[in-house]
Amino acid sequence: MAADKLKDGLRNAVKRIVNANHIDKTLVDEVVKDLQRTMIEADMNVLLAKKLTEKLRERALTEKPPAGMTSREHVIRIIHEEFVGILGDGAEIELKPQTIMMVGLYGNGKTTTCGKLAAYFQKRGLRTALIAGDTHRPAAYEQLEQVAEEAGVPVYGSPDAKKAPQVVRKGMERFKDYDIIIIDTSGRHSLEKELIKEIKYIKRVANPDEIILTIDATVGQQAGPQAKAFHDAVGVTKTIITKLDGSAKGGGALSAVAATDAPVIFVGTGERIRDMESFEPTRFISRLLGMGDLKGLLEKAEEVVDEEKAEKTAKKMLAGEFDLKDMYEQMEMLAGVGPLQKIMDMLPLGGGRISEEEMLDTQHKLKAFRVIMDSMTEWEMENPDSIKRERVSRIARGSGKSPKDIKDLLSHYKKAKKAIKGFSGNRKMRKQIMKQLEEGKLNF
Ligand SMILES: Nc1nc2c(ncn2[C@@H]2O[C@H](COP(=O)(O)OP(=O)(O)O)[C@@H](O)[C@H]2O)c(=O)[nH]1
Ligand SMILES: [Mg+2]
Repeated sequence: MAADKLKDGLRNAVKRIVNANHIDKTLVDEVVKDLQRTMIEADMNVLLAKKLTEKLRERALTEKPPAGMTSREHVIRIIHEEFVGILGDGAEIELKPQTIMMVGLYGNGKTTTCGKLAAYFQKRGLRTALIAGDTHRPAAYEQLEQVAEEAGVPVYGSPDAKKAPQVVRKGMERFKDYDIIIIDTSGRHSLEKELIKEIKYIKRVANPDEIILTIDATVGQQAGPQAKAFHDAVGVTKTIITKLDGSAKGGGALSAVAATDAPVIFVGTGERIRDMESFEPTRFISRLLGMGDLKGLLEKAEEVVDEEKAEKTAKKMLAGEFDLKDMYEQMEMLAGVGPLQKIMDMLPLGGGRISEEEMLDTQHKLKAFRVIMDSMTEWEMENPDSIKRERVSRIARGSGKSPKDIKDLLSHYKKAKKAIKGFSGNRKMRKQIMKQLEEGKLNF
C-alpha cells in the first residue's frame, strides 16, 4: 500500500542517515534519490517530489547544523521540515455563518465527521444544524440523527426520503436562521456517474461555502486520484483526514492534499465525537517518519528546538509582541521557573517576584482561561485585540461562560502586555537581556 511504502521509504532514509559514518555528498545524493523514488512510487505528484527532494539536497549540503546538533540529526530535521512544508502551516475553518457540504467515498467517515464538526461549531457558540443528504443507505438517516444528538444539534431529513437534493433544499429552508449548516451526502463504493451527478446537483441547491473532502488515511494508492475526481466534479475547498488513529500512517493523504490543494483542517483520530484534532503538519509528519522510534536520537534535536522556542518567545516579548497563546504559555511556565520569572528577576527591586499566592491564583485562572480559549480560533488567539462585542458573546456562548469572564481574560491579557511593554521599553535593560540571550547566557 502506498502509505506503507512512503512510510518505509522515509524510515529507510532516516535509518541510513543514522547508520552512516559521516554525512557527505555521496550519502546525501543517495538518500535524496531513494526518497524521490519512494515518493513517486507512493503516487505522489512527480513535480512535487522533485521540488521537495531538490530543496532537501541543497539544504542538507549547504546548511550548517546549529550548535549542539550533529549533522545526522540536522539532516533528519531538514527532511522533517521539508515534508511539513508540503502540508503548509495548517489551516483553519473560519468561525462564521456558513454552509458546509461533505463529500467522500462510502465509509470514509463523512457522517461521523458531520457530528464532530457540528460539535466543534456548537462549542464555539455558533448555532449548528445537520441535513441528511444521504438517501441511499437506509440506515444513513439514523446514523446522522445519532451523531446530531451527541453534538446537541438538530437534524433535517427522513429515513424514507428518496431524493437527496430535495431534502437538502427543504433543510436549507428549515435552518435558514442557523449559523452553520452541515450537509451529509452519500458515498457509494466508487465514483460512479450517478454519485457525481448527485453531488453536483446538491452543490447547486445548497450553494455551500465550503466543500470538505473526507479521506480515509488507510486509503493508499487511490487517495490522489479519488481526491482529484471529487475536486474536478465539485471543487473541494478543505480536507479532513479520517482514521489517523489506525495502523496506516496516512501517506496516501499527502497525495490527496497535493491533488486538490485543499488544506487539511482536521484529522479524525477515533470513532467518538470528540476524536477530532486540529491538523498539525509537524505531528503528522513525525508519525509518518516514525519519530517515535527515533526518540532517543532526536531528543537532542528537540531540546535545541525547545530552547529556540523559548528564546523566540522571550525575544518576542521584549519586542512587545505578545498574544494570548504566549500569555497562556507564560502562565503555564509560572508554575515552574520560566523565562518570565527569569526576566522578572533581572528587573530592579520590586520588579516582580511572584508570590506563592499569585501562583495558585494563576493556576486557578489558567483553568478558566483554558476553557474560554478552547472556544476561540487560532486567529483570535493571535489577534486578541480584535475580539470585540460579537466575538465576545460568541465565545461566551460556546464556552458556557459569561461575557464578563471573557472580558476579564482580555483585560488580564492587556495588563500583561502592558507590563511587558513597560520593561521592554527600558532600553538599557532590554539591551542587557538581549545580549545575554544572544551570548547564550540566559538558558531556559
Ligand atoms: N477509527 C476511526 N474510525 C472512524 C473515524 N471516522 C469514522 N470512522 C468509522 O468509519 C466507519 C465509516 O464512517 P461513516 O461516517 O459512516 O462514513 P461515511 O460512509 O463516509 O459516512 C464508521 O464505523 C466510523 O465509526 C476515525 O477518525 N477513526
Ligand atoms: Mg455516511
